[in-house]
Amino acid sequence: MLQVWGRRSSFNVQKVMWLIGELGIAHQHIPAGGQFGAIDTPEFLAMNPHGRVPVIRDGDGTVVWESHSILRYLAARHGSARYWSDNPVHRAEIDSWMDWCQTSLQPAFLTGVFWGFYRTPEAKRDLAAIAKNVALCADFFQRLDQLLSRQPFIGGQFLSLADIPLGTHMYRYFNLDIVRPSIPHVEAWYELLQQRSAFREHVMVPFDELFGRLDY
Ligand SMILES: N[C@@H](CCC(=O)N[C@@H](CS)C(=O)NCC(=O)O)C(=O)O
Repeated sequence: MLQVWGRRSSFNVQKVMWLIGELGIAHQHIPAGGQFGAIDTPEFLAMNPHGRVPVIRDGDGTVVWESHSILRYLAARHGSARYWSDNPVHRAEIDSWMDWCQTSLQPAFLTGVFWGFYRTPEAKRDLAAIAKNVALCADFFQRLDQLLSRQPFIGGQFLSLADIPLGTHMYRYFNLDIVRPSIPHVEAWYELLQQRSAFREHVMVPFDELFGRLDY
C-alpha cells in the first residue's frame, strides 16, 4: 500500500494528501516532521537525503520526494489523463502553472506573507517586506482572476494538477488578516474547490497552531 510521510499542517504535504484523496488511493499516512520528528533518522534520510516532508513510498517500493514530483508521479501512475494530460501541449500548460506556483507565488505568499506575517512573532515582523509581498500576491491573483474569467479551473474545464499547488494556497490566503483585491473569479474557483471533500479534508486544516511560531 502507498505510504505517505508528513504532518497534516504542512502546506507541501497537503498538496499530496489532497491529490491522494481526489484519486481515492488506498494509503497509510505516517505523521512526520514538526512535533512528530522522525525526519532525521537514517531510515528517513535514506528515502529523502534532505530530511523534508512529504515523502511517499509506493507499494512496489518506489520512493518519491518533492511535493510536485510526487503529484506528477501519482497522476501518471494512479490517475487519469485528466489530472496530468498525455497531450504534451496541455501537459506543458499544467506544468507552467505548477512551476510558476512553486517559484513565484510560493515565495511571495508562503514565505513572504504566511511566514513573514503569520508565523513571525509581531515584534520581529518586517512590515515593509510583508507589505511588498501582500501587494505582489494581489497582483498575481488579479492576473489569475483574468484566466478564471474564461474557464472554471486553472487547466481548463476540469480539476487538474494545475489547481493543486495553487488551490492549496487559497484557504490560507483567504483566512489571513491581510488586504486582498477584488478577485470574483478566483473566489468562484475557490468555491468550487470547497465543494470537493478531499479539499475540505486535507487543505482546510486550521493552522492556528503555527501562529507566531518560526520553528517547525
Ligand atoms: N520543496 C519541498 C519542500 C519540502 C519542505 O521544506 N517541507 C517542510 C514542510 S512544508 C519540512 O519538511 N519541514 C520540516 C518539518 O516539518 O519538520 C517540497 O515541495 O516538497
